[in-house]
Amino acid sequence: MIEIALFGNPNTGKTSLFNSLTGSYEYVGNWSGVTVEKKVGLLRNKQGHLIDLPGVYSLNPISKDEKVVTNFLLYESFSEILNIVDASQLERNLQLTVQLLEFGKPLIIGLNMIDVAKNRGIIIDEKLLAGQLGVKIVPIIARTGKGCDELNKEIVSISGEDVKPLRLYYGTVIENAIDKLCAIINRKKNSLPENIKLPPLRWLAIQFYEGNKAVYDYLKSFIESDELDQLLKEAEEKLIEKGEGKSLYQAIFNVRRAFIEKVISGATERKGLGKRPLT
Ligand code: GDP
Ligand code: K
Ligand code: MG
Repeated sequence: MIEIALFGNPNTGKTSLFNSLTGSYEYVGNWSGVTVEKKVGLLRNKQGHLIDLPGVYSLNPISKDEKVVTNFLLYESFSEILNIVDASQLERNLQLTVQLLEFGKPLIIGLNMIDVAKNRGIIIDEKLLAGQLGVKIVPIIARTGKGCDELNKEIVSISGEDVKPLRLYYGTVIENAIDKLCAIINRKKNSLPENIKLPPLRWLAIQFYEGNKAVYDYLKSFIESDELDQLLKEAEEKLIEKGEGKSLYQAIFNVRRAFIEKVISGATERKGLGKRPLT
């Protein structure tokens, strides 16, 4: 049975989509140690489980919702990612999408609220957008269930696909820092218990440098916190010294934003305004 994890920003139609795809809950409880609801449902065609995660704008900064989402990526095993994206708020929504694409699991986008986007005069060329992001996109209206059958079919079709993580270039300082941390993890890897399966190292490193506390805690289980703090301090100082940014968090955010703006401006149009980035 495939295990599909549902990720998305708050208020993007996650609950509507969950109900459309599953019809009912198989399990409702809390994520371990926190009062954040965990819901699991069986797809209507019974080919997979859908796991609902809390709505978040990003994996970081961390509140208990982002912590649940990051810990899910760090510790749980699952087959693929279903990312619900609000078509009327593409620029904001894609910040999470980029972080998920960097994780490198099979991913499909349910492009929701296409009725809202259309009413606002936003026209999205889904094929172009899909091509630029390197994933399948299915336009849906989760509230009415439109497109959800198609999405259901596509979800099953991408499971087991071999995917390359999205690779953005974060500038010399951050790229060097990423390499340095990856080398350290690789060295310490052998001392880890056999049953621990590391997430993609580059993803871990990027999340670490942008300040994801759950990733810091994960790394702390096998790298001294002094060493981790030193890596952060060194990277932050070099970044400022070389004029590549004011903070690691901001520098990483800006690279992603530039990528997102480029992708959006190529694949969307506002009626009467021609192609331009959405605000
Ligand atoms: P969640 O907060 O992400 O779980 O989102 P909900 O499923 O609760 O949806 C938030 C609101 O958006 C609700 O009022 C839904 O009825 C509405 N909604 C969900 N999907 C769509 C859609 O595709 N189009 C429109 N117009 N409204 C939607
Ligand atoms: K809501
Ligand atoms: Mg909800």
